[in-house]
This record gives sequence, C-alpha cells and structure tokens, in this order.
Amino acid sequence: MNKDISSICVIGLGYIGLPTASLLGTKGYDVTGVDVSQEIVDTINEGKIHIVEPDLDILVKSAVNSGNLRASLAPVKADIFIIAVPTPFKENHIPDLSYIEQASKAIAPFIEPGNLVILESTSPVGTTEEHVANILKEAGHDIDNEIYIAHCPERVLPGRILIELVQNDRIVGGINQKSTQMAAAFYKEFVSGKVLETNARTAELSKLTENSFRDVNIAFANELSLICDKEGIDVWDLISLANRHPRVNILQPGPGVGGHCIAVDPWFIIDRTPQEARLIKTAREVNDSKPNWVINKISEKAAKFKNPIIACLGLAFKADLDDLRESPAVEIATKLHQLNIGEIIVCEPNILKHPSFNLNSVEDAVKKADIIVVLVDHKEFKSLSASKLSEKIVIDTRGILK
Ligand code: SAJ
Repeated sequence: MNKDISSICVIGLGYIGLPTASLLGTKGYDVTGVDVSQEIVDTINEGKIHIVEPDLDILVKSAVNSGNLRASLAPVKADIFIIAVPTPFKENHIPDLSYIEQASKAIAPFIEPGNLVILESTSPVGTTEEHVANILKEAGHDIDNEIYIAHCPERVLPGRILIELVQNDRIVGGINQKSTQMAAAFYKEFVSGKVLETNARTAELSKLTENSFRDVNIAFANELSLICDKEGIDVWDLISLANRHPRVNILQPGPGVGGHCIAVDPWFIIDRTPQEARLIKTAREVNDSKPNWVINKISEKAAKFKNPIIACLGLAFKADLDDLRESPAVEIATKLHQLNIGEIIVCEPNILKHPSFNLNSVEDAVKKADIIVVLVDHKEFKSLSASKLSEKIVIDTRGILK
C-alpha cells in the first residue's frame, strides 16, 4: 500500500464500485463507499451484499468487519475519489451522463489540493475532460495544477469480477501527464496485470472498442445462426468446425446480447461518429433483432397447439448470474406473454421473485411445458436429461442441450 494514500471514497456501490471498494478495504485502505440508496448502504454496513457475484459476500464481510469499509449516503474527504456510477443511454441511444455529472458535483466540495479523481464508469470519448474535469473546474478547483483527474475504465467480466479486478491489465489515461502517473501508481498497488498509460480520450475509446469488438463478433455468430436455420445446418456444429482453423475464433450465437455493457457501449461510439461507425451500428441491429427472430420461431411452433404451455428457461442476461439488465430473455418472455399464444411459465434459478412472472422450479417448468425454450445457459439447465425432454418441443437458443 502506498503510504501517501490512505483514504478512498468510491461513488456508486454497484457491480463495479462494491467489489472495488471491498477489495481496497481488504488491502488496508480506509474506504467509504457512497450510494444513493439507503437500502444498499444499510445492507453493506451489515456486511451483506445486494448483488450476486462469486465470493463478493466474503470480501465485503471481511472489509466491513475489519473497519476498513463503510457505506454512506454522502461523500467524505479522501485522498482518492473513484466514480463508478452507471452510464446508460436515453431515448434514441443518446448517452446519459447524468449520474457521472451528479457524482462529480457531489464530490466537488470534499476535494482538496493533491487529491486524485478517477472515473471508472464506461464513458463516451471526452467525458473525463468535458464533464468531470469541467464540473470540478467550475466548482473552483485548479485542475491543471492542484488536483489530478484520470479515466481508468473497468474491464471485469460479471461472474469473474474479483479475479479480473486484480489480474486484468488496466488502461489509465489522465487529463495530463501528472494525472496519468498518479492514477497508474495507484492501480499498480493492487493490480497484478500490467497498468498501461495513455491519455483520457484514448482510454475512453479503448473500453468502448473492446465491447464493440465483442458485439460485432457475437453479431457474426448470430447472423450465422439465421443463415444455418435457412440452410438446415446446425450452427453450433458449423462454428466448432470452422473454429478448428488456426486463425478463426467465432463466438456463440444466442437469443440476443444483453447486459449493461455490450448492448450499450457501442452506441457511445455510434452517437459521436455515426457516419464512420457503420459496421458497429449494423452489429447492434443484428443482435437487437435476434429476440424477435426467436419469438417468431416459438410462435411457429405454438401455432401447432391449441393452448400450449411454453416454458422459458432463464431470465438473466447470461449464465449463472441474477443480473436481468437489458436481458434478451426478459424481452422474449415478456413479448411472448403479450402475444397470447399460450401459457408462459418462467424459470430463473438465480432470483427469488420477479414483478411480472411467477417463477417455477426447473423440474416443474419442464414437466408442465409443451414447448421448452432455453434462453440462458445456466448450469441447472445444462444438466437436463434427454429423457425428460423427449416428449417436448425444445427451442434451444444457447445450444446447450445437444
Ligand atoms: N454472448 C453471446 N455469445 C457469446 C458471448 C456472449 O451471445 O459468445 C452474450 C451473453 O449471453 C450476454 C452478452 O453477450 O447476453 C454479453 O455477455 P459477455 O459475457 O460477452 O460480456 P459482459 O457484458 O458480461 O461483460 C463485458 C466484458 N467485455 C468484454 O469481454 C470485451 C467485460 O470484460 C467488461 O468489463 C464488461 O462487458 C463491461 O463492464 O463493460
């Protein structure tokens, strides 16, 4: 631990802020985590967590019990401020930077000369300079000489957050050289991967590029699934064969792309450079249209029954998580329900209740259903035996029941 830095204030206690705050707490820093939700603040102060992520409960409990982590509704003075708030989009896929702006305004009165402010939230190019730095400048801080501001995008994969938080390489880009150096020195204290230095704008675009790369590649797989369906070819066989080529590595098709990152971040590039980002936009459209394609497939099968029971297996945006944000599975189940083509029953082993659906166990859902639709590759579904499915119509959007 760097002796010059002892206190850290983390703004936003979600999927990134909470793991980061608790990791830093267990490394010996004095950490205050800030969130707008009283419920979240109370939960964390009891040493508990409000999200599902492997081992996070143990880390939070240990950081809180050691006295190094506490949650609060308001920021406090600190050596380093880390902003880890959401960056969703508004209508027409316009980035919504209001959470970043609110967080910057909230910490402004607590910042002192020598402090470092790090924006970890995924952000459109220019956000660190034009929003965070500008707000702090307007609040009276000397951003050129007295305080330091940098962007260090989070790059962790939900489900592997605690491992990747430490092991992944980090990209650090300051609004000036000194800010970059200060931020890089901080991450080197707890990251075992490389800490790579650049400027704020390149760091911003780098994060967006990584997620757009994945989106474009998933779109390729999803497009192949449509082509294979027309040609009567098994897309998973096709991909595993093509991937035997030493320079081919195709991702997996699915019911669409969900989550708060890959389905969102490419729009931050498209919004600023729409003429240039043609491939990135098309990929978004291919992936966003996949849920409707799945719904049409289910409707075709349902039309052969009088009032079929359709079991949707999974609501989360990907395997073995409770995260339903931007989930294509939720979109499909909701639209199927509205279409009135049968009785829709839902199974999601990672959540206890859902506002729109009564949840069934896997066994009940499979037993009752005429049509089974696999929407998420949860471990509970992978082990379904062929004998239980033999009488059913199965639409497997993840290719796990082969
Ligand atoms: N998906 C497919 N086929 C695939 C891979 C994924 O359909 O072959 C779907 C998933 O089911 C899911 C969506 O894509 O609906 C996104 O899942 P994901 O596992 O690809 O990514 P996320 O959103 O969980 O995390 C991504 C990661 N980015 C990259 O791998 C480039 C992670 O490292 C980032 O930190 C995270 O976004 C983020 O926070 O930006």
